Amino acid sequence: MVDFQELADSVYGGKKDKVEELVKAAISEGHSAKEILEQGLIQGMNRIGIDFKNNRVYVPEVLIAARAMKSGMAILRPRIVEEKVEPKGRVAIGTVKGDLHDIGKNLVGMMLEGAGYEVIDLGVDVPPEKFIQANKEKGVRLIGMSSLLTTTMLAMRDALQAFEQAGIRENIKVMVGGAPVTQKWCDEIGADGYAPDAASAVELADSLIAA
Ligand code: B1M
Repeated sequence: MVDFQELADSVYGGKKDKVEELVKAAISEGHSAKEILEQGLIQGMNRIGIDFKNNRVYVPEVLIAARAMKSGMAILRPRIVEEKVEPKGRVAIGTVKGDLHDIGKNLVGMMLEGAGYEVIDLGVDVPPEKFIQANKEKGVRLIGMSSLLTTTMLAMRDALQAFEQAGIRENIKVMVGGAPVTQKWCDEIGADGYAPDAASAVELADSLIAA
């Protein structure tokens, strides 16, 4: 019998091979993709998120845990499709125009994925049009923008103005983050929420989609 606690612990500890073995075993024991996700993979990522937020673990541990989770997800994906497990929400994230930093943005994306979101990663140097396209063509209602440079923080404001002009602002929630970004900046540009780290970004996304 697969122990979901062991699966969660293996994700937390970044034990990729063990995660793969346990996911395969859980599938062959007849557990649903939803059970494996919610009781195993997501639990492990949630815990690493909380510990990261509280400085008990650091970026490398989170990246290793996310890699383990992703390899479990890859095995589970056909079952998720088969069982039509609905994601918690769909989020498009990207680093804003002019900015090439992506380590933090990737962490946020991994953590959101680990929490059950479908994440559309638009990459770096993302112009507003790409976010608008994600809303219009893929029905994305939650947009996440990351910026690491004081100069590219301004691109967040430009993007919000572009969302207004494109007539999509009312349909979407916008979250912002990145080292120089603050709650004050978020309020000033009229974004819907700011998160200081990847675990808080998940909490923020949950509250924005519930609103
Ligand atoms: Co750059 N860089 N860099 N850099 N770089 C900084 C940001 C800088 C502070 C270094 C410094 O001078 N001390 C400085 C910015 C100064 C400023 O604007 N005030 C700087 C500079 C100046 C530059 C260049 C202009 C240097 C040059 O070419 N002259 C250039 C710019 C290129 C460009 O973007 N156009 C540049 C280039 C680079 C590299 C390519 C070499 C590399 C990036 C590699 C990559 O990302 N693939 C790089 C790096 C690595 C850094 C530092 C050292 C580390 C950034 C990082 O990855 N941190 C950085 C100095 C520093 O921060 N100590 C620096 C770790 C990461 C986990 O944290 O991204 O903050 P962070 O993400 C956190 C939170 O902020 C939050 O969650 C994450 C996890 O907790 N978060 C979100 C992030 N996005 C979020 C989105 C959300 C919510 C939360 O919602 C959507």
